Amino acid sequence: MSRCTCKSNKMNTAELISQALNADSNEYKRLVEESTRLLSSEKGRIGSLTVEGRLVKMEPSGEAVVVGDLHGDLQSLTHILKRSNFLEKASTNAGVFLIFLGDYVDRGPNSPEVLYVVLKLKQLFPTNIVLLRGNHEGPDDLMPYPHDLPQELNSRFAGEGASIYRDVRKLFPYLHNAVIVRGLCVMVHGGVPSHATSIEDLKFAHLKHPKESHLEEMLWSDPIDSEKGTTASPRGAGRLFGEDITKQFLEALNVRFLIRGHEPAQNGYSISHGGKILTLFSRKGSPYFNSSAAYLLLNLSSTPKSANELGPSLHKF
Ligand SMILES: [Mn+2]
Repeated sequence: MSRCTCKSNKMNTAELISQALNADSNEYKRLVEESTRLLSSEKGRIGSLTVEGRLVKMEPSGEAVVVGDLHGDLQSLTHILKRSNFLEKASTNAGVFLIFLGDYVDRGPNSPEVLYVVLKLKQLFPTNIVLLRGNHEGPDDLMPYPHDLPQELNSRFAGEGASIYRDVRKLFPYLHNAVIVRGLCVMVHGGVPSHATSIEDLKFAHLKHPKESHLEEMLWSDPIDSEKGTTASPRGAGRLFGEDITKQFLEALNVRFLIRGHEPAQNGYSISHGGKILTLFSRKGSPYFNSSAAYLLLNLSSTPKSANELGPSLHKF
């Protein structure tokens, strides 16, 4: 397939999806390599974003589309891009952001294609896109199950699948661990790192073994309503954390609520810990069968006191 020679501001969602479905192994490999270089070079100011370690800091202005777990659901990703009109908006407005909460791959039918789309978006709009790391993009010594991505790459790219998978694994450590919007909210894939005491703890969580750093809890943990402190998680990694842990964390970061993915939600979203946490789930179908998926269109300069006030910004589909 020939490479698109159109300027980024001319690319529309349908063309992007078509590229994702038709890219040959060379083109796919090139995108993964270029994305690894791009993500690994992000440091300091990137447009209006500030990158420190693997933390992205944002100012409370503009608007952000926030997308929860996709797990290989290309159809839902297409829907979100079209409905939010992101490509058209981002090509003319530097203050429009698209933030993914991680878990792009596994469990769904189109993991390679979803990964292609999010990496291509990052390449087209590097200052408007944030790609968080999910537990399905986790470190080698904390692998998720099921992990279908290698088989899916093999079935699409035959003999090249294994080498593409190796390259993809080299990219994962450069995805970001957290986003903080000053004074408003913090975003991670999984949950609160229960021993974190300041924003510094979010920046370099990737440098240590996940079992000895905050990274495991950021990628794997879930909130629980009935407990204080933390307790073992049935997932076998991360912890279940109570409202007191969330409150302490939000206060330490001086933000009002946490936005995270990681857990399926019947309506595509759920609110817990008295409005301190919004969980977003942006995919549909097997094996979860939630009746709706949802994404968030967040006005970053608005001042909701808690996630309970986000109702009008939540878009179910
Ligand atoms: Mn997850």
